[in-house]
Amino acid sequence: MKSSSLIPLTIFVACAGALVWVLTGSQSLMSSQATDAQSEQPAPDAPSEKQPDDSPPLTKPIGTAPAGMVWIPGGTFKMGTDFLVKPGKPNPDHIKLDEYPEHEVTVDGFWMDETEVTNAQFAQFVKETNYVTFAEKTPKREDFIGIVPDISLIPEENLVPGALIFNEDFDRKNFRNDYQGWEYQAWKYQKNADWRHPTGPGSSIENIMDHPVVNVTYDDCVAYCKWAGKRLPTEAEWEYASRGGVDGEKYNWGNELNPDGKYMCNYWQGDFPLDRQNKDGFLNTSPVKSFPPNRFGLYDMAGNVWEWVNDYYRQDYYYHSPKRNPKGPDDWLDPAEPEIEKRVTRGGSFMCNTNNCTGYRNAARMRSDVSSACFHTGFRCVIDASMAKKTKK
Ligand SMILES: [Ca+2]
Ligand SMILES: [Ca+2]
Repeated sequence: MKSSSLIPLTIFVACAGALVWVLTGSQSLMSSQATDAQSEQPAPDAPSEKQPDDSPPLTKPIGTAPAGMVWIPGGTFKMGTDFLVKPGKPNPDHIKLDEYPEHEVTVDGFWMDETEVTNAQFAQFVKETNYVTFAEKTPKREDFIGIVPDISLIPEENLVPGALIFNEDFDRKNFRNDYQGWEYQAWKYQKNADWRHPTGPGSSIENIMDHPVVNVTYDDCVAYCKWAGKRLPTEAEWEYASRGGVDGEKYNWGNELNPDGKYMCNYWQGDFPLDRQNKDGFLNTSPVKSFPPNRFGLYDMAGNVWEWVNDYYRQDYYYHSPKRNPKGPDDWLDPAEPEIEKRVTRGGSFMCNTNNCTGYRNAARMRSDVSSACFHTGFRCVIDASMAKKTKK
């Protein structure tokens, strides 16, 4: 069911529906009910029959460590959360329905990039391949059939290369947060924003080569992985690696967001989007390794930039996923936008906050249009046992 769409602009990862908002200026979302769309889909009654595989997982490293990668020994862990979101009930951590139920998963060991892919690494890839990212290409109106309800509403001036970024000049006076999709008010489509120009013309990566690359789509990431002899992690591999061998913890360092007042990842302080503080020292991306690594030696698994994983997004996947090395559902389903092909992103970003997103939690999931390019989304790669002997880089 994978679409052949090559659209270089669409929905930013923290907000399904932003495409319609930023491309057409539609106010239609404001009339929708304030409830989370996820609550509209009934949850299945019980997890389906698990696929048994009792052989022990791969724990010993395969080959020697590739540069910049760490070995994640295989094991069994509890994926997701046991907190079931109920309408009207307190949910201080802003947990989403799709994180439930908590379920046991076993993954085999693999190598994982210790950091998000940096601008320097991506630049090397582009230098060797002349690859052009989606955000650098000009879209056609017809590319949005099936994504934007009425493509005639897309202004001609929006059919230009670009990406989604924070709108510093959003309308604070008329800001509302009482309807689904209110977050979109603080975003805009920035013409000519791309990986070399994270926030548009005038911005540059010249002095931030050690920051994560951003404004890359799923296909851009796959192309990089192929060049590097790697692949994107599965969602289960990603969460297993984030948790670092300890079940049940909210964050990859424990249960306190700022233990002893210390900032453990790059996120947004203050109420998003009106109050933008900078207590952790970084308003946008930070150099990789600016914050402590997790127990497996991985940096920025929480915060800095969202990270694409390979799995299609389905809100109900955890009710049906196999126990051993789950690779995601065969197709996607975001009840809020069922027609749009979406995959999962993980870990939150510098835009994630305590009043809405909380994407820096171990269990937090996000879904993104596969063709979205956004200034707070990047990726990292893995190498599994079957790939290890073939990898040169
Ligand atoms: Ca920050
Ligand atoms: Ca990250």
